[in-house]
Amino acid sequence: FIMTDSLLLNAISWAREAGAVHLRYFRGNQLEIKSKFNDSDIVTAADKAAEKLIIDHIKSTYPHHSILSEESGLENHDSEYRWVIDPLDGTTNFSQGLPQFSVSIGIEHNGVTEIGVVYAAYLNELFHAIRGRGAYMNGELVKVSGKARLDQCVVATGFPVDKDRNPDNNVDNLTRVLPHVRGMRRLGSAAIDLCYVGAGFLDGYWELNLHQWDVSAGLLFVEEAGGSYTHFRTDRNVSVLAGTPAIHDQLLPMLSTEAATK
Ligand code: 2AM
Ligand code: CA
Repeated sequence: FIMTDSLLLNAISWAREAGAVHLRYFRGNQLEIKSKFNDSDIVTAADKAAEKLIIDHIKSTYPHHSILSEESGLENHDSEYRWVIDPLDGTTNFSQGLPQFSVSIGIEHNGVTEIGVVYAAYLNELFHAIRGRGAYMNGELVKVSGKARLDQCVVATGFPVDKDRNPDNNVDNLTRVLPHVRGMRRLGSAAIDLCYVGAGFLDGYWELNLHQWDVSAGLLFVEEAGGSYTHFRTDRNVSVLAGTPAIHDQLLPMLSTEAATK
């Protein structure tokens, strides 16, 4: 456990530092930032600064580890360890001034995610999971809701970024699921959505056309919280469904596994 524990403690403290970077930029918090940049510059600056902070820490503490990060791509050192990082998940929310954004850090050992940390700085919610040792929100052990009836469930989804060009935009799935649930939500940070499934705030979640860094930490969190997940299609990058085991099983047959042919 010794290596795992120091990796976890470092991932948590670096996620908190990245979250502090987010808050410096969020809603133009610093006058100097607000006057100098427009909204998309602020997002880019927050994203880049958070990423640099985490990568610099990894490089000085674990110089031989591989790193996959949204902005910088893959730095492959043929290590047993690989960090999978989304320095700012929920960038659209961030740029709008909406509080659902996070930093996501997954740590893989020999290709298996062993540690997941998601920190939503504005919400002051820290999620962490260690394989085989549970899922925790702000230090408290959490579990999925355990709901089994779809009509009692609140389920989240998201819509792919290429929706202006690609008619395979998730509306087909929404049309099928919507009549059967208590409520649908679109929160805008895949990492938070997955952690909310694990914490029992959401009963299910699916989204297509994501990337590994969006889901690496969150999927371990779901699993460790007693939830189920499936990569429900392979033709749109990373497309995941997560939920309580019963709700996952009910939603799975309702989701398209490939684009409808025209
Ligand atoms: P991001 O904010 O880090 O880009 C919202 O539906 C979810 O989709 C967020 O987790 C968001 O992550 C992700 N997302 C947004 N733009 C994306 C893109 N161009 N490719 C893949 N995922 C994206
Ligand atoms: Ca992301």
